[in-house]
Amino acid sequence: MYKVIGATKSRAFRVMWMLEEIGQDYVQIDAAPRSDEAKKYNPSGKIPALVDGDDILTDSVAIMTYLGDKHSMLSAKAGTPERARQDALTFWLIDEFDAVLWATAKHSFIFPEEMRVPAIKDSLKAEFSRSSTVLADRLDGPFLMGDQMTHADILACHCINWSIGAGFPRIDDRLAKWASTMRDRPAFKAAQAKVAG
Ligand SMILES: N[C@@H](CCC(=O)N[C@@H](CS)C(=O)NCC(=O)O)C(=O)O
Repeated sequence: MYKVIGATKSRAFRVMWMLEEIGQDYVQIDAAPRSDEAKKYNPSGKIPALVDGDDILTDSVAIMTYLGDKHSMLSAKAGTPERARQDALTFWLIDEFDAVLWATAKHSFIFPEEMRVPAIKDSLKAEFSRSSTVLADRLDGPFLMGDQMTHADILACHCINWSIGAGFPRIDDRLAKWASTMRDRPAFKAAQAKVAG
């Protein structure tokens, strides 16, 4: 059985949601970032990590890519043009969504106070809004890649939820509606209701 290291309110949720979608059993260890528990699995203290047998894997997107390839679910086959397009969207989401949210967190509570530049947060929020409209413009079907759900949907929805929690301005209505259908998925709700082991 898989073991997910990381609190539900962290990027670990992406991995939990993915495991629920692909019907794989897992236990969750509710480790906070930089905690001694987290450092047992990743010396940097970053979460999430995934334990698969003797292997410990890190980075939420690397883990989702691994699971999608291993179980042939929620991902186009590696080495196909369709996969290259899915990867391009995934990397775009890392650049334009995750990195922007992470930079905002750094300037809010991650960096030591003397390194924080609070004024940068307005630009980051505006950038996120602009990118949300770019993503809304390309929506063409129930999922970001069209008819098939991929882990890019999990990544995007998780970032949108994060933006709401961080007090970012409301995103484009089309994307907000799409995110709401993603949150209605039984797998999303199961991951949210998961009781840590
Ligand atoms: N790119 C990594 C980022 C992991 C990450 O920064 N996780 C946060 C919690 S969501 C963390 O552990 N922060 C603690 C730190 O950066 O020291 C991923 O997607 O897993």
